[in-house]
Amino acid sequence: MRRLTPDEKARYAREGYLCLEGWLDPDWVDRLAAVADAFVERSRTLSQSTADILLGPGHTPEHPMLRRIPQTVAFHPVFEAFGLTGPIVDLAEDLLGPDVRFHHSKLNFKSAGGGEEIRWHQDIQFWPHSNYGPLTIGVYLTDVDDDMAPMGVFAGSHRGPLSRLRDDQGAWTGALSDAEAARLDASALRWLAGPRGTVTVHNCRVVHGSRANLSPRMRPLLLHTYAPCDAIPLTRIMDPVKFANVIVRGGPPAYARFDADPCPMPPDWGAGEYSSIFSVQQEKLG
Ligand SMILES: O=C(O)CCC(=O)C(=O)O
Repeated sequence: MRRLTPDEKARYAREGYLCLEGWLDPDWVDRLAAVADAFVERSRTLSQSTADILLGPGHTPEHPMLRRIPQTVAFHPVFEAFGLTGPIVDLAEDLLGPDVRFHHSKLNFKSAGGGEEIRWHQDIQFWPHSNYGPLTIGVYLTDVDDDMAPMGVFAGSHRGPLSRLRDDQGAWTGALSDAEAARLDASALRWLAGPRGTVTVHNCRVVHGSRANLSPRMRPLLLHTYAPCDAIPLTRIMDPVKFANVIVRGGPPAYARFDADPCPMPPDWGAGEYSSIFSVQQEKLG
């Protein structure tokens, strides 16, 4: 098992994120990228989104505009093997272990020439747990430079306040309000660009997002969320999803661990009703 250095672990605890350049071996990146390409090819035959391919505005067979493959592990055996047993599970265990639960996965494409902005937000309010251990590991399936809308994070923001991700009337927006965003420390913003195979890790409280991709190159970012098993999910959103909440390392927790800092709750989406941050943010804010 490949381990993080003590310095990297200390950095994750301090800053709430890591960017590990070229961490994933090329063989895995090739396999994942080939599967992602096959989804893009299939999208050319679609005029509307399906369960496994969410299309963005302006999609045509000639210029596919994919927002996301939601729940990748449920939709292809290579994604399943990667998310449930691949090398990033070692990484999750190293940071969260010994007992680790898989929560969900997705592939955000950020298509060339218009892949949409994701406004600043924190993740945990979308899927609250009893503590703030959950984290998300991202893998860039192509080289990503600063023009291709890399993910941006605010270093240390996991130690800051939790936004309600609602507007002044209390309606869910899935994003920090303009006033909250204006209070962010601009000097802490880091854009996580890197070569193919670069791996990002961000804690569920870290403020993050990304710009629209106006470059001529697609920016596929494969994301997996894992939780320490003592972080208990507080909503049913992932309940119907295949493999959601399966234990991938260790075993069930002897105790639930509760953080004293209360977590703002999302609307009651029921089980499996929520589709994607893109649609929520675009509908409410676009
Ligand atoms: O794809 C990105 O750039 C960011 C992804 C993200 O913030 C999310 O899906 O929560």
